[in-house]
Amino acid sequence: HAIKRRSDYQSPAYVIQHVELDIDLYPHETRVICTTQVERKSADQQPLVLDGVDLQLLSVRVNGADWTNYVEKEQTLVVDGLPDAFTLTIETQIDPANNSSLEGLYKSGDAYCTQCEAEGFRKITYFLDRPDIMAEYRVTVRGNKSAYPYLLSNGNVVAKGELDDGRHFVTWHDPFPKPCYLFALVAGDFDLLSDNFVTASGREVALELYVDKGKRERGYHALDSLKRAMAWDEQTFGLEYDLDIYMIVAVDFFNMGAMENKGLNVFNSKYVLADGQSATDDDYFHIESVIAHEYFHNWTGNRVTCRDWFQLSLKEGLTVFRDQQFSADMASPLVNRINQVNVMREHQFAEDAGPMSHPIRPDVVMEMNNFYTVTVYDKGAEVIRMLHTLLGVQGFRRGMDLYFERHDGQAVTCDDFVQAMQDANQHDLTLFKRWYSQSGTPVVRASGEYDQQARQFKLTLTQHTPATADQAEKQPLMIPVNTELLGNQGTMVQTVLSLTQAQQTFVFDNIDQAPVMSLLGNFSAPVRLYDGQNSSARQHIVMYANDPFSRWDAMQTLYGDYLHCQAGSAGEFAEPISTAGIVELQRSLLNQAMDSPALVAEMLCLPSFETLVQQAEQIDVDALFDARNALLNQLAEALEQDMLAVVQQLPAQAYDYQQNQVEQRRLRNVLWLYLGRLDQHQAALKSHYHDADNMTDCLGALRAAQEGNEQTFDQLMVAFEQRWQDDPLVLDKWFGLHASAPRKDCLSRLDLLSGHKQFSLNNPNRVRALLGSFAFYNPKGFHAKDGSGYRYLTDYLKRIDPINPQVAARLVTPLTQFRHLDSERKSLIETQLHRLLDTPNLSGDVFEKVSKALG
Ligand code: BAL
Ligand code: ZN
Repeated sequence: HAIKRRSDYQSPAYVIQHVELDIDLYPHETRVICTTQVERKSADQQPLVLDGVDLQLLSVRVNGADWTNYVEKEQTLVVDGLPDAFTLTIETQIDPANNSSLEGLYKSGDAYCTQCEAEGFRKITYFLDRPDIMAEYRVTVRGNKSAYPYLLSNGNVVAKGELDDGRHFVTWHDPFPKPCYLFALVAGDFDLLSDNFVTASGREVALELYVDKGKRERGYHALDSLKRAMAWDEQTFGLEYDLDIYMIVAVDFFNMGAMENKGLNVFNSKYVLADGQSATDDDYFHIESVIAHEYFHNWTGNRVTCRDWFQLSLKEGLTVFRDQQFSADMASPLVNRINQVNVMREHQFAEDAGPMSHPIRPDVVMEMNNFYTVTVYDKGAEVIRMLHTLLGVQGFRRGMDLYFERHDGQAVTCDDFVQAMQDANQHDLTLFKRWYSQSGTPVVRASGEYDQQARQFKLTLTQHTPATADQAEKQPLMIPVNTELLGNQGTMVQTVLSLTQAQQTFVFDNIDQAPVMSLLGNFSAPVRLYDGQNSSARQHIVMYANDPFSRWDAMQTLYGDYLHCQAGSAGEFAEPISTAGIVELQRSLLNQAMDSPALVAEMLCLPSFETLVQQAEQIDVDALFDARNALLNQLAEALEQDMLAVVQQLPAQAYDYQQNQVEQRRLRNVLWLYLGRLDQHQAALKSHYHDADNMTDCLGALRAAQEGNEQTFDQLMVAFEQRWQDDPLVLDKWFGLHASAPRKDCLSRLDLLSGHKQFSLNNPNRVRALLGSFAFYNPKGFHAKDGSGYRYLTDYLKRIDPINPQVAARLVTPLTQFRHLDSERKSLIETQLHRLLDTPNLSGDVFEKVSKALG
């Protein structure tokens, strides 16, 4: 298992500017002829080293003649004695039907499809599989016409025709040079939804969405989302689509959410298919956001791509930021921001605190697929957001314009991006760049000093980034701190402070009273904040802060401090508010519920168990779980009437994915999470399920029952299965609910579920729904004191790894993030990690994470 370092980057010794692929599809014997124009760039005569994995080499030709001066090594083909420029033709055979890794060319059900990012193209042919080799592609796909009426690849169709034996071919040409990770091929039979989009400059673009036969009706939301994304990118960044056709194909077997292949996105069907009956509001939201994300990659990723994979955040952090801005414009900026911050606190902080910690631009990588992380993506987006805060909307746009002006058609680095931002704004970003090289979650501490006579308030901020697994030494960062100072009458000051040193004091004049500090509004930087304020200051923020995000955040801190004190967690927690105090705060929120349903719904939600874990040095799993559960019960009992009153005021409406409705449904289902705990409301909870005309409310009822009442849960789950047993995508929700239910017989239930006719270890969505839900979201079951949960997951990982290493490596994460657990559990986990490490032929993907976890 070799380690690669960012500092070892060397420009390519050979380049390829033209690629001609001829792919003749057969399930087990697909023939690939790859003809490339190769040019030597290095001064010396070093051999050409091509990447290749799981290929059967049939022939090598140079300038049309057979070539024998080569050796096949493990995962490379080394060709020697070459002229300075030549045509190289390599013929290989591959076995897509047996490719369960879902990387390279594989079968998803009846269709063929590809996934080449990061290094999957080498499973199709021998090639210089690195993103800085950008070439123009001409691709001919051949296949059986009745089974595969659609033969798709990147770009435009330039030829098609019939062949013998019921076969046909289509030739595609993509005029835009691209790295091979953006190559795609799809062959199959689909329902096709067609539409078009006229760009700002008046060009007509054909839009084509391919879905499984019979799923056409579920494709419209995705198609509409695409058009909204196209229009938004023109308006916001002046970026138009460039080809004449944009295709999206939904497939059922997919490792990631989706993939931005040039002109031919391949999507996990989960992020395409939706109708009110089968998809929740969250599903609708995620479809719109992922469709937009992949579309935005056309500029940030495809037109300008990464020089090497260490630069992944160049395209991912930026594109996540762009999709977040898009989503905020389409719906509620506040709820969006809350969800993004929850992801950071739940998952990214956990990654920083674990053995896989890395900067948004990693320095050392063993298996690139392990670096498609919340750090590269979501923290990457937070870093871009800070640039946006720092430079302003117009300054950021100027930077983007310059970035494209300089780098369109190139493979570049994160430094190139920051340089464009800097040069376009004459703003020195030297210090800011540390966000790219430093890992870990900075801790910011605040303390205030008020001088009544001088009417002056001094705010002292310090920053310190604790050492991480990958990096011992840390330096101060540039941290924007949104600051609101609150008096009795509300906001006295609202500003952004720039913390650049280990300690800094900011002085505010003309302050008439000792203020309450509301800091890090809108999560202005990806840091942990300790401001030393007590719970009455927090309540003041909840009631009076201007920034609604800060109101939500103060409420979260109140809940968190309360729960950790109840559970005896080790860590820094303020003297907690009383239970009665929380009841009164929630009561006053319930009184405002009809005016701001979105904000109130989020403020009524306690932090997730996973978020709470990240707030403490050490937790007692059972005590923390029980404390959370107890508070939810107490609130339900104390506020039953207030909650019912709100539920009754919420209007019943026929389902539409429309902002007002989404917010009202969210509020209603949050309230059911409480009311569903009370025996007297079980009949009403069942009605909430059975009367629902949409999946959001059905699932809301199921979640409420899952937490609230085992009997109701069991009854509703049976009804759900009966209704949806033939729809695997919907049934995933059912698998997930079962797997995350805190039940004593959890493992035997999981066994039953894994024997379900719809379950398959080969399908990542199924595996994630069942085992992912268990390992990530069933703390009671996963962290069972006897270690049975850890052993259970490990048994599965040993079976999944040989099938699909990427899926196994994602699922192993909860076993590696044990920092906050007690020593008994840590040692039980270690035993399982050793079992994994001893597995013969363990993939590099899992090896990297497990070996790091074991230190
Ligand atoms: N590039 C991999 C999938 C995505 O981030 O869009
Ligand atoms: Zn992306």
